Amino acid sequence: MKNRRHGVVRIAALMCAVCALLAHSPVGFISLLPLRYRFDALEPVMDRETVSVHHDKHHATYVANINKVLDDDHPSLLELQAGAIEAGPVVRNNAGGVYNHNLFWLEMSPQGSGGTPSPALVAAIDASFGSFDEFKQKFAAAAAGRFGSGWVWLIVKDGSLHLTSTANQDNPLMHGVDAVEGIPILTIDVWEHAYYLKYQNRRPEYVAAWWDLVNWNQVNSWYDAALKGTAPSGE
Ligand code: MN3
Repeated sequence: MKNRRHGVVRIAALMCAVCALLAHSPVGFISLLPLRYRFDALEPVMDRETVSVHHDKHHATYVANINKVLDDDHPSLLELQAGAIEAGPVVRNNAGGVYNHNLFWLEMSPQGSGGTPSPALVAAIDASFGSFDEFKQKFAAAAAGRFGSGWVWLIVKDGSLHLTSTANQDNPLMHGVDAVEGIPILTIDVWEHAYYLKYQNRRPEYVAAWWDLVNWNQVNSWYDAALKGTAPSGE
């Protein structure tokens, strides 16, 4: 009798272990966005080692950390952004970190493959910044002026384009962020880990070279969606 009860207990324990495994299965969790290109595909602008460490270590850590605090029925990555600051530093830093990096990888492509800004986007840039060259100058100034770690953003707000920048892993979708709030359509990571191995302290050189990697086909479609009020899902 005692042995049989032990057997039942053991089977029950085994079933609980299976249940626990199922409960912690990756289904429904946020996954690390796979790159659409090889680690060395962005060279010479962005070197293989930087892309590899940035994606597989830095980005992957944000993914791991946000999954530690999400339930199975969590909101989407995009839905997490608006309330991220109110939700506290773990969600703010990690949901922001995952979303920002997803946009960053998606909006880059190997040199020569990203197309050009659409006529509508060019017209909007001219309207907001005077010309494409002036836009790039203002973008570069915002990147140089971001003290410490953060991001520079081109956003759509009330139907027009604006430049803004955020500290750490904040982004313009977060309510209450210390930046202009709006829908992001282009961003650059100016954390040192994004450029230090190749450019060391020369952040402006990295920013100037990075334009060759912009996947305008992606940015054009984000711009069109943003005009209708839709932000990139990041997935
Ligand atoms: Mn980064």
